[in-house]
Amino acid sequence: AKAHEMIHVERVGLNGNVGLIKLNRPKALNALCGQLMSELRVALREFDDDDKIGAIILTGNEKAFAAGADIKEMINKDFASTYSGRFLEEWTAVSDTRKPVIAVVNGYALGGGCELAMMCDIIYAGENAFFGQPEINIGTIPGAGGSQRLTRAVGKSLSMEMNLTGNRIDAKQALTSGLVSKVYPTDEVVNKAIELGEKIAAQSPLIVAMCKEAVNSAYEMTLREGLHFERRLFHNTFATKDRKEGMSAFAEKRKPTWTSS
Ligand code: CO8
Repeated sequence: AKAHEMIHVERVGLNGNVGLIKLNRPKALNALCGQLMSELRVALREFDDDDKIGAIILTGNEKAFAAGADIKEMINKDFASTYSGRFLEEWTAVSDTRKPVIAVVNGYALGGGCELAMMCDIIYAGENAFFGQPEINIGTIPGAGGSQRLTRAVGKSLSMEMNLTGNRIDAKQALTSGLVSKVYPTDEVVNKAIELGEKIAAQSPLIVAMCKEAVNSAYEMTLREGLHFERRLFHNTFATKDRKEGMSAFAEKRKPTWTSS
């Protein structure tokens, strides 16, 4: 892999099949500047294309997951340059990743940082995590899902409150409101996410990708369309060897051997 300056990339887990990406711009609380997002896009793509990797973890440090898009980089932008320059379009790379991405949030996940976490498929939080959409305090609004994904995750009332005031929620409230699936002590949460990543990576990568696509369709489609899409994908699993192998292994009381075919 190429050298990165603002992220740290490694393979973790007993079988080395979980990709770990650590945002590494601590002096700016991992503010998401152009270079960082571009490095992140490249690293995600490399893991996504790597057959040995079954799941990806995205994290920051103990003080900050990310304190937002880089405010200093945005100060002098205008409408024409953000529109013509496709400002922040690179961010879609995160939600386009086909392998499951687990966000591990310690400390601040604010603005674009909260949005980045929500682009991931699963969020685990450390006990010191805070989530917020403080864009309103700097005269703008969320631009990468803060008004959309957050509303679907926590409901209208809490999302409105957070978006209209910049009020933050802590890890506990993030858990009770459904924004994150687990909360662990700060120094344990990355390891818990690695265990989760290993569990996902032990499944058939082909079927995992199909399953992720099915769950994501719940965000894009009406229930009727989504149920139809799910059933078709389910039928499609019957065109794979892994489906046959999984059911045969169950009947023969042995572990399945996946071939992603
Ligand atoms: N951008 C640039 N620099 C930042 C940012 C940021 N978002 N956040 C922190 N920093 C820098 C600070 O400027 C400071 O730098 P320096 O040492 O050079 O002065 C350094 O990080 C440390 O920060 P603080 O001294 O402020 O640390 P504190 O512990 O006192 O405070 C806070 C931590 C509360 C997190 C505070 O830094 C803060 O409020 N940060 C800004 C939070 C914010 O408003 N985030 C939203 C940004 S807007 C946004 O994300 C738009 C989203 C649109 C994205 C669309 C994508 C498609």
